[in-house]
Amino acid sequence: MTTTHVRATCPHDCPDTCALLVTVTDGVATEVKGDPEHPTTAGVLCTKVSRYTERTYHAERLLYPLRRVGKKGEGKFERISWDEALDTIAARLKPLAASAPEAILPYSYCGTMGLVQGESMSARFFHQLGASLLDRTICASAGGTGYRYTVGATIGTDLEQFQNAKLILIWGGNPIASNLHFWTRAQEAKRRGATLIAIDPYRSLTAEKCHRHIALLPGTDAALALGMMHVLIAEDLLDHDYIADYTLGFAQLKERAAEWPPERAAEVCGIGVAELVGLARLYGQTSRDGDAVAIRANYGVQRVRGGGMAVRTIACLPALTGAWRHAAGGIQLSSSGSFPVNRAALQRPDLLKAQPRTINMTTIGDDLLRPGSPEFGPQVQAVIVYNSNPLAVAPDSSKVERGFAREDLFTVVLEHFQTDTVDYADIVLPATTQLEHVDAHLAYGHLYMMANNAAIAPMGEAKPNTEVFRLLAARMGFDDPCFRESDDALAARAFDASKAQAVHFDWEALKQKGWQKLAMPDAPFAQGGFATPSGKCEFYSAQMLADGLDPLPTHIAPYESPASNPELAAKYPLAMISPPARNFLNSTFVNIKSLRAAEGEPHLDMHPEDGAARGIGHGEMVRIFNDRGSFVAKARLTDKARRGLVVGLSVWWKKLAGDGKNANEVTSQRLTDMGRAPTFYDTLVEVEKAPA
Ligand SMILES: Nc1nc2c(c(=O)[nH]1)N[C@H]1C(S)=C(S)[C@@H](COP(=O)(O)OP(=O)(O)OC[C@H]3O[C@@H](n4cnc5c(=O)[nH]c(N)nc54)[C@H](O)[C@@H]3O)O[C@H]1N2
Ligand SMILES: Nc1nc2c(c(=O)[nH]1)N[C@H]1C(S)=C(S)[C@@H](COP(=O)(O)OP(=O)(O)OC[C@H]3O[C@@H](n4cnc5c(=O)[nH]c(N)nc54)[C@H](O)[C@@H]3O)O[C@H]1N2
Ligand SMILES: [Mo]
Repeated sequence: MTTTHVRATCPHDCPDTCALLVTVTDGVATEVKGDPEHPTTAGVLCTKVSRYTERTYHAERLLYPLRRVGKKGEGKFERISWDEALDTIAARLKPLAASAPEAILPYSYCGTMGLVQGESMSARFFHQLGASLLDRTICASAGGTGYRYTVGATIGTDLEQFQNAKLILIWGGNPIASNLHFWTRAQEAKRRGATLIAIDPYRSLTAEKCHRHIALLPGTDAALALGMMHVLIAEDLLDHDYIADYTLGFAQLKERAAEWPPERAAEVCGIGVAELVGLARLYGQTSRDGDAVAIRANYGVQRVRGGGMAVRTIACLPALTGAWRHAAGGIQLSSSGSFPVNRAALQRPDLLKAQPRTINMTTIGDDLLRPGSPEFGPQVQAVIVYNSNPLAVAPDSSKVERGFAREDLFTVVLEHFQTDTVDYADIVLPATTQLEHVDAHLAYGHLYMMANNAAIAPMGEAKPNTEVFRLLAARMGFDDPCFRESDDALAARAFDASKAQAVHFDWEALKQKGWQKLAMPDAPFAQGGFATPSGKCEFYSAQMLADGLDPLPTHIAPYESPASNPELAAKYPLAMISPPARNFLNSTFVNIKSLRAAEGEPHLDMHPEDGAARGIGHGEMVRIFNDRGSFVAKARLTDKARRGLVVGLSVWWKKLAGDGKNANEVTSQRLTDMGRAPTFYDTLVEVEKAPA
């Protein structure tokens, strides 16, 4: 018996990107643990990933290529050989490549965050083909855009500093579920005397454990931040030197903030005036006392019409009070901009012969249903899906379903399991999991470059995404040597070692060690140095003006809310949000029995008074609906949801829910103010007892 411990990396779409140690005995992975030496993982994994072997060796893993034999959506398949699968795909793609390559669409997101199994060989393949480009907007592009206008790059407070803060605002995040290793630091800060404040319409697991919980209405975060600015300015809780040296546009910001007295802001947010003023004073006074004040801004803020502007507005706060002077102060939205990823070397955009059109992944429902036209270009005729489950995760799901059900659409899905999307595939290709392939990773919540070694051989006939696209490239006759590069050669290109942050990058060494911290200053903006055009924190952004946006922080009301759309609210009075469930990772892990059992079944949390007004009792089945569709869930009457708000933790596989539907039946394809992102949490619904 031989036992080894393989250094690996959690591939999931989560800020924590944990360092893993995989125990392998005689070729079988028996345990996955957090690396105790990795400073942010610190030997701790979430429940989901500590069960990773359950997922890899799951009896329902896809192990062979399949061809559809039933109707689209029915999920009936028969086994075929790799040769037959690849020949079939090449035969369908070749005529399209010759006549209208933009009719081919890759659809992928972050099933794996790996730089190699994500977009490397696949991107090269689609670039060479001239396929439509995919705008990968479904998660972070609104906030990322807003943050970049203000700060210049997605660089912020280092996770490893948060325990030293005296005040932490957890703004639109539920880290106990979705950013566990940040929560560890926040708790340590609490033990050292820090105050934690959650800003969230819902009393999430995290909000429950904070000292204060500001339960504002969804989509009103910019109004809250503007009200805070008003108080900070009126009460002179400012760092005038920091403002003078390192910011742009304070005079204009001051005028704007003057329009937002606490009474107005509190009314828009649906909170108390004293609550708002108290928050602003604590925020300003803690800095004034010389202590570190940090904001952890997350995704909850971004999934509404004004999501980009909300993040942009919040990101102005630390520059007003000089919170950036402390290593443990400032704001973290994402750390991804710290990594010098060598995207061009991995993805080879230079292989493009012309500039193809771009299709937004968020509007896949409409775009699959759109006929060809001069404005749109050719109708989409082939979709190749990998690292994503659009049938479950994309908004306005009934349209997504109708699109994928098109008989004339040729669909290929690379997957581990028979997801909702796989049910619509013509050809299914079995993919390897993280234990079976090599990859290099950045993180969006910490500052370590990470390596993933393959711990075991591929299961069945599964292949890494890269290998599938290498084989397809050969079948298509692509002869550029870049289509023969190995996964290790790709990983060796992941980071640009000529950049100061990544001077230590050496793939062979990283594979051995597992991880390596970037060389970043402790307090990135203590002396300014913002990555904006002016080099300052831009309260006023000329770039925003050029892009057709308000150059100053402002509040943009949701598309769907009682205040902004009373007509719609008369029909559909309840605001619905559908944030991640603790035991799922988007729609990944929903099919793992022990994790699904922990979530039970789809629930809808609603305030007892909203339940009573509709004759709905605790534990009763309800139908949640609007003009776009409906789904069924079990009502939990709880004051965790403020009045007027309903919460359906997500993202369920549709076919594992009683009615074959999930929360995305009612979400819309409307886009955010910037970043062309989805508005999942900008949704009005009505709820009624489910018909028996
Ligand atoms: N366990 C688990 N972890 C995950 C994921 C998962 O599915 N499960 N998903 C991963 C991914 S892809 C992402 S993007 C992140 C997302 O994780 P987070 O950044 O935590 O974001 P969300 O879970 O979308 O929302 C967090 C909180 O925002 C609140 N919220 C909703 N609307 C608003 C609003 O308008 N304003 C404010 N202030 N708060 C609001 C919600 O009630 C929720 O409690 O987590 C990652 N980690
Ligand atoms: N209602 C609602 N909808 C949401 C959200 C929400 O909060 N509410 N959150 C949104 C957010 S933040 C995000 S990021 C998106 C996430 O949407 P997706 O990125 O589509 O995430 P998953 O649902 O986890 O699906 C990823 C799939 O990739 C597969 N996969 C994993 N690794 C590999 C691999 O190496 N190769 C291949 N071929 N496949 C692999 C997994 O098995 C899984 O089925 O969902 C969005 N949808
Ligand atoms: Mo996400």
